[in-house]
Amino acid sequence: KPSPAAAPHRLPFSRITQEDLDFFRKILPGRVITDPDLLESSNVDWLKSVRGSSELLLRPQTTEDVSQILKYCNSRNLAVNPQGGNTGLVGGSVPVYDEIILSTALMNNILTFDSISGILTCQAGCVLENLSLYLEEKDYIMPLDLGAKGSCHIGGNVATNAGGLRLLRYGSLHGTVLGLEVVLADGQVLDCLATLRKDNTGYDLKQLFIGSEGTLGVITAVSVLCPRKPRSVNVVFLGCETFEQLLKTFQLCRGMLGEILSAYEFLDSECMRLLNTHLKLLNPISGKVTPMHTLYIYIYIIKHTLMANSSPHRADCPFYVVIETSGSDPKHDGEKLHNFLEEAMTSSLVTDGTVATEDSKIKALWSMRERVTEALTHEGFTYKYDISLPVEQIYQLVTDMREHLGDRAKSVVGYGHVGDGNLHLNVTSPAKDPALLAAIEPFVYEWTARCHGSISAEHGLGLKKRNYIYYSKPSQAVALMGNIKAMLDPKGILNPYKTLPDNLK
Ligand code: FAD
Ligand code: 2HG
Ligand code: ZN
Repeated sequence: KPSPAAAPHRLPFSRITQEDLDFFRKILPGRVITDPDLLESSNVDWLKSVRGSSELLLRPQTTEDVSQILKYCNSRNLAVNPQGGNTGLVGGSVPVYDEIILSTALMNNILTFDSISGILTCQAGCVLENLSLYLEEKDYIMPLDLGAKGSCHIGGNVATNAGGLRLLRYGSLHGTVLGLEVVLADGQVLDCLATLRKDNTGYDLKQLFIGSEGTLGVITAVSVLCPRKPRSVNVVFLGCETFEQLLKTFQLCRGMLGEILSAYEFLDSECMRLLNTHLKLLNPISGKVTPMHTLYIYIYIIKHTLMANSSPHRADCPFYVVIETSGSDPKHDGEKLHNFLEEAMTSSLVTDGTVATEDSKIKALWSMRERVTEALTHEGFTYKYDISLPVEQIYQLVTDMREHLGDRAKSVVGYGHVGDGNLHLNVTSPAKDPALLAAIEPFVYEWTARCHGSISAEHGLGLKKRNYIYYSKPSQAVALMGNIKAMLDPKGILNPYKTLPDNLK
């Protein structure tokens, strides 16, 4: 029996002809790629788990280019796969068969930036990190940040409604995206590129495209509300003995850090082992006490001999937390953090830790969290689950999965966005293993549904998760999604086989 994630049969789209190629070469001179070697990296996803066989990659530069492409493809019944930085984790960003790949890579211009309101408008193909660097010079930041920042495009972020590491503080893209320009399946340009905080003139259509994974239209430009660059940033890396303590620490820091808390992320000791083994990243709070341990923690180690592991050699912890504070007054933030750390340590909620205020150390501590996904790729094959749950339950799923799989899995790891109730559960094996997959699914989805969780918190459904949508959405909601798809893309040319379940088609 094929897995529900397996690709369905190819739908009856047209095949590309010489005439089609001539048309595309005329409208996109020098930007029509048919060389199989150049197409290779666009046919395979970041995880190298899904491979399409597209023979055509188009690289538009303008909204008008995209409009002409889609108008033509719609009239010719040619399927199209919109692609940004190709960092998606659910097989949505690459073709399944021979869909034409429409890349936003050359649509990378910043259009406007208003330094009073902090509103940025840019083309969809701007790389997230480039936007961040641009804004930093103007004393602003992007409201989202994620491990894939060096490659992912803002259009791809919006199309997946990416969450990331700052959601706790700045909210989701449903709030920070103020406007979108979208090209619809028939080539019409929908100009909803507003730069207003408030606009209640009818339905908020842009919301439909945020998280629609390229199935309803191609996003060509985005306007986004950007926060001011915080003047004071601190990052703390702490160890906890139990997940319960980690949650109590979260409660404590929400109360004591209040408005300056900007991230509360976690990883377990299995993640730490993979970071050490595959990326040679050393645990910042184990082994010998080093100068890396900045003042606060060092003082506490000395002052309060309460800490279990205050000897020069300290053991690994079962759980690690990355806490970030962002504020406008280093003295005020430092004091708050100081008080929080004192309380967390004296009440034995955390067993060890280190603080960074300098940029390079902040980056080093963040990489312990951001690079877990990369470390996992060295394990062989990874089965990924991106689950939303009531926060008290998020680690129970990891524990239950470990027990359920026993030694069938190479490793079962848990990490993620505690502050958002979002667990990243990853199960690895040396190679693709259908028996292991059958043991994980539907176990993981049933577990999640019993807790009224979401089977895709932030990565979307793409190709891999589309048929599991019913675990998180009632059938009326899925049917309505099908109607919206049929209205906006009657021929179904936009990213077929993705997001919506097969039984709708
Ligand atoms: P792609 O991967 O190219 O495409 C993703 C989907 O969007 C596809 O369905 C595609 O068809 C569609 N799409 C792309 N561009 C457009 C467009 N212009 N118009 C319409 N549809 C479009 N996600 C999180 O939510 N939080 C994280 O913290 C996070 N961290 C990550 C860390 C790593 C190391 C990696 C590899 C991925 C991570 N992701 C995370 C996954 C996340 O979905 C992507 O990184 C990012 O949002 C996708 O952007 P992209 O430009 O690469 O899009
Ligand atoms: C993260 O938060 C990403 O690091 C990736 O969303 C999670 O790879 C994963 O499972
Ligand atoms: Zn994540």
